[in-house]
Amino acid sequence: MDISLSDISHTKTSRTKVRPVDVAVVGLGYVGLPLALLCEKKGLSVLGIDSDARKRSALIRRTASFLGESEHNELKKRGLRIEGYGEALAEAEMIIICVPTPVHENHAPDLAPLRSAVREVGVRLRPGQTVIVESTVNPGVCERVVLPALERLSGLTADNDFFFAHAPERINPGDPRWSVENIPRVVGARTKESLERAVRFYRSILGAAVHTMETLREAEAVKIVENSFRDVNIAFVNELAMSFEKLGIDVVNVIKGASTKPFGYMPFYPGCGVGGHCIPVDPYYLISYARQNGYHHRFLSLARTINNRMPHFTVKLLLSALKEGGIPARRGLTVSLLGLAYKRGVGDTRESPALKIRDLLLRRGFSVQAYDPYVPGAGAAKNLSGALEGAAAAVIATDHAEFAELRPEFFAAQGIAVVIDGRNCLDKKAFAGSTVLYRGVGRAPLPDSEEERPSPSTSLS
Ligand code: SAJ
Repeated sequence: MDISLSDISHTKTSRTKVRPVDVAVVGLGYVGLPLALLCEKKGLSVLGIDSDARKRSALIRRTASFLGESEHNELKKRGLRIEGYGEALAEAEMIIICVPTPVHENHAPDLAPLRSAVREVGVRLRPGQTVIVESTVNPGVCERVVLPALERLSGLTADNDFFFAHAPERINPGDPRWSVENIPRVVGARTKESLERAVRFYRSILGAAVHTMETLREAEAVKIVENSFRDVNIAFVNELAMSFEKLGIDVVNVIKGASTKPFGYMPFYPGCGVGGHCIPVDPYYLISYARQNGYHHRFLSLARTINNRMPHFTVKLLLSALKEGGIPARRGLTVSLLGLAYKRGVGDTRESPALKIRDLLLRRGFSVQAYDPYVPGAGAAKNLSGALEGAAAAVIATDHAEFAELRPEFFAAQGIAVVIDGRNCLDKKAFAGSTVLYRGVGRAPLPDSEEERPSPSTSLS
């Protein structure tokens, strides 16, 4: 149900009163900070709130490690009013909650950060304010957890005294093309008035479409479906990689071949695992909620199991390559781990498969020298040479540009005998005839008698 702009009264009188703060953004991480900066850029008066004093001072000093280049520059240019929770929250017309919704070790949803933010907002909530939750939650959380808490703590009635909507965040860290400003959004609410207020806000700051959903639960479900879609498709190609490994078929070439179909196919690529704060987390929210309501998502659960196995599969690749190369996998053998972040171009290690690979290698008694240009410190080597020094093998766990351009000669010169390419980011063919043994994820080894053949993507017509 799209609301046309004419349905939405733009006059200030529709607000209970003008407030000195237009927007308070609660949670200044990957989601909240770009949103706060965008609101500033659009001329709104913004209050950025974060409960973490160290993060607040890092943001004020502009040294927060998770800041990308563009956010750094924006923060420099715009500054931002950054505070902890306080009475200023009561001044804001819009309150946007952008706090993490992780899972516990046992994969059960962890709503503690959200409950804490809702508590801090609820005790300061005033009539006429609009609260929007952007944090990813499973269907039902807004109605069963957030709204009752806001009403209980404020003594106000939702969708009457204050307004409420859910607009799931969509952000793709490290993506130069899609930003918070140009990604279309969906919004859901229980009443037209709440929906209108949220739609009006997003249409005032975005250069992209704002789609309205029929209900809050639909809006919550959209986000979970988007990310579960990615997880199951990645699991599909990861399973193919493990199968094709035994069949001597290069799965990446097959995926490229399938991608020549102009319709009905969408490429995903196998790797050493699925990390980040979204894709490996969000399906568990749906699995858990559906189970509470009598349905067991066997397919989503199996996809999670397959993706969670990929770090083990990657270590098995290493062990088999060491054996093939006649290198005893003895305790103390030095292995270089290239990449700690969960994906290229970012410094975020949340749920990163690289960390699981490191743990598995350490548990086998290997000495691990890790290096990631985006993750300083963390006991890692200061540079690539430092990480490779004295190592017999290198495992690429993140396809940062610095690693993707490495050549066999470079590894050979560093004394590396085995390279495990956990992100299939190197040119497998370049290793033909090299002293370095290369193994990718699902990339069948080159046949010994590799004569000059057209690369699979070369048209033979
Ligand atoms: N991965 C694969 N194979 C693939 C794609 C990804 O193994 O074909 C791995 C990546 O290496 C990474 C993980 O999966 O470890 C997640 O990758 P991602 O590209 O989905 O990265 P996220 O989680 O930062 O961003 C995603 C968004 N990604 C894209 O749409 C491209 C999007 O799903 C959400 O907007 C975002 O999560 C979010 O905030 O929910």
